[in-house]
Amino acid sequence: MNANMNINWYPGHMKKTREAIQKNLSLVDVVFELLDARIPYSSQNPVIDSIVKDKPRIIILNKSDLANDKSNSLWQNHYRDSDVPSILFNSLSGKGVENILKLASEVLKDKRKSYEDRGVINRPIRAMILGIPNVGKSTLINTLSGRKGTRTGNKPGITKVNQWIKIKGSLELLDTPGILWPKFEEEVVGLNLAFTGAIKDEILDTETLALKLIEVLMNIAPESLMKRYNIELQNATPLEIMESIANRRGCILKRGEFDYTKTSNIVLDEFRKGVIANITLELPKSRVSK
Ligand SMILES: Nc1nc2c(ncn2[C@@H]2O[C@H](COP(=O)(O)OP(=O)(O)O)[C@@H](O)[C@H]2O)c(=O)[nH]1
Ligand SMILES: [Mg+2]
Repeated sequence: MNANMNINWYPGHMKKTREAIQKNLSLVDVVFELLDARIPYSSQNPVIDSIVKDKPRIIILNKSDLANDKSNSLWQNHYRDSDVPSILFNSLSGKGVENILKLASEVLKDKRKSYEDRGVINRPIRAMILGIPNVGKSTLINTLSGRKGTRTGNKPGITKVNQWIKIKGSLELLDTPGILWPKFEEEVVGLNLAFTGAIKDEILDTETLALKLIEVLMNIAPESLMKRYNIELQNATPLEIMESIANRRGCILKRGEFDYTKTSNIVLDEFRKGVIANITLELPKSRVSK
């Protein structure tokens, strides 16, 4: 488990984080902002624009392997329209890394040109990664650097010195990602973060969370739900759906009662792993889940 997940954000901590990130930002040419492709809106820090300011930025829609292809395209169009270049990525496979490098050098084309005009050639592009906990920052750093195993940053007694990891194509990556706090205000956002496993400190008990997820899936991916669990949905309530799933999966206790906890864990786990289907929970502007 990632140590970062247990951070409880409070105003003083946010302020410190922000200052530390801004210090690091002054060292880089470009920011890689990591979002979860299933919930690009919900997985974005609420004040990211004011933190990044004018620094060139690339949005990496990570975990795109778990998201829906059509929705992935819609989000890409959305970002294109708003002039922030974005790229779909899967940090686990690392496929298409060169596209990140290409995009970074495109974004910095003018800057590089002005360096070259002044006789500075082959100056490396420096980048840092920003994102909320669990969005895949460490995985991306490991993938980009070809390094195995995760580094944990917050161990007491270890003086943390920023290091530059050399990546292909004269890109250098700061080895310490900026860990940003998630949005707290909207209930939908909290649910989306919990559904995808971004926050594990339960905002709700497992069964209520699973019922909420079933309700969302009944709306946005009914076919996938029926197919995965071999059930019918007609006029059923989320609770009845959960009970059908319990029946199908043999989640029955000794006295013949439904094992709601076990069923809930199955549904949440299978959703998070993308085995129910590749499902995106929100679309640009009009969000899908209520
Ligand atoms: N399917 C999938 N899982 C990913 C991807 N990137 C990260 N993960 C998983 O997401 C979890 C959190 O990743 P981690 O790198 O620790 O997130 P961090 O807190 O931002 O550093 C881990 O279980 C990773 O294996 C991705 O692109 N696709
Ligand atoms: Mg990490």
